[in-house]
Amino acid sequence: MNHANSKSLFDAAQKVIPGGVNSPVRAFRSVGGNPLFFKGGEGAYLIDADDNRYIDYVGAWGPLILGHGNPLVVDALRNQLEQGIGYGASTEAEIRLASKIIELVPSIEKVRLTTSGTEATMSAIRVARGYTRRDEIVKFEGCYHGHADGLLVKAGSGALTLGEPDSLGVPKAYTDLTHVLPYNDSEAVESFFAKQGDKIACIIVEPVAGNMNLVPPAPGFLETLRSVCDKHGTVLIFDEVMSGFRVASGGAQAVYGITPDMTCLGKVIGGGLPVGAFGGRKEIMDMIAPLGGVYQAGTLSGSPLAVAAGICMLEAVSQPGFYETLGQRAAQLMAGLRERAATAGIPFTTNQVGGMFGCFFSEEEQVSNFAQVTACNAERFQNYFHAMLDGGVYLAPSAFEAGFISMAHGDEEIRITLDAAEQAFNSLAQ
Ligand code: KE4
Repeated sequence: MNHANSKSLFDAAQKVIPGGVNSPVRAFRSVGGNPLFFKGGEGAYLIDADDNRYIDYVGAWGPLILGHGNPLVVDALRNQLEQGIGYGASTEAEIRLASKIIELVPSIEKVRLTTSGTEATMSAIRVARGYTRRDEIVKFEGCYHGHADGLLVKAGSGALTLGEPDSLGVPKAYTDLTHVLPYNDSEAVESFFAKQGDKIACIIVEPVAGNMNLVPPAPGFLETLRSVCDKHGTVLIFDEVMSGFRVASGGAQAVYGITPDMTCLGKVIGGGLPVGAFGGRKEIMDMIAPLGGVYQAGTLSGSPLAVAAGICMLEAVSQPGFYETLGQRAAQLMAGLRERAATAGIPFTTNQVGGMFGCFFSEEEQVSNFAQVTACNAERFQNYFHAMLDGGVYLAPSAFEAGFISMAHGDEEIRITLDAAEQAFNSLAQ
């Protein structure tokens, strides 16, 4: 495939944008080679700057669950555009979107819109701190909740769970308030909370982890989080920015039957426009300005264009059978990939929850924690990524990212993908 235009665009971009990208994962650093620049999308397909077409399993990192350029979403945006782009004031549509979110996610009694997932999680943690009057928080290794300072931490050394800054510019004073525990390790959670649970304002967790590739919660893990939070008066925050409306219409909390105190959302609820949201129990959410003493704000929060797209998306995903169909297509793809890898003799396994999936070059039967993810064969993934690209399939350019299927991916797209995978696995086996 010719990528000359992407290459020259990347050269130009690096002169004016740090690293040539507006978000690091786009730079192909963990797969090697130059990043692709895209100019269009149609349904399940992306078109790059050299007019190459790819079946897209990134979907703008989750939002495009209806596929690229869905006519319903485009019409909703066009209608809104003709009325206005933004007012910096409230609109009736914000009530409709908030009401739809509350209808689909019953644990949310009130919700506030933001313009990114980072803002949603950062704000939810501030509210939890304001509500409990406590400062310390717990997150899990391998989970990503956006780039707010106190969340850019990596696991501390050994038994010390205190986070260490995972980025320059993050003061240690911030990360000293963040404890990092191993994901899916209920024992570690229980022993930590037995010692210092009464100091913890909140746990923030991806109920289905999608930022260490895809790792579902182990049986009993989410139940343990709910139980220690109840026992110690800690707020349980489910970061469903990725899993919300991706794994089920009520998110991961509907799949696993655990009710958080607060939920963060994003991606699908904006249909590709900048949206985040955080919501939860009324008594917690009423802590937020202008009602309560926890300040939170945003110039573009509730943007009419993003809200118009969001209402359209939630109406589409709440149709009967939507997630059954999406999940069946993802399962069909995963089974086909495992079968072709086995035929080629390549150790390979997958995880899947609803419309999101994870592929691992691992000897493990199932990958279920961060250590197993980091033990995967990174070089094989890199070669697989590029072989699939040559086969017209665009995967997330990182072994630590989940994959996303849309309703625009049909039998033909799955067939093409599996044919490309067969070639790719065979080339790895040589
Ligand atoms: P944003 O600020 O990027 O909108 O959302 C942050 C965020 C919060 N919580 C979860 C569970 C998330 O997955 C994200 C963002 N996800 C990444 C994909 N792994 C966004 C892609 C990127 O960083 O470019």
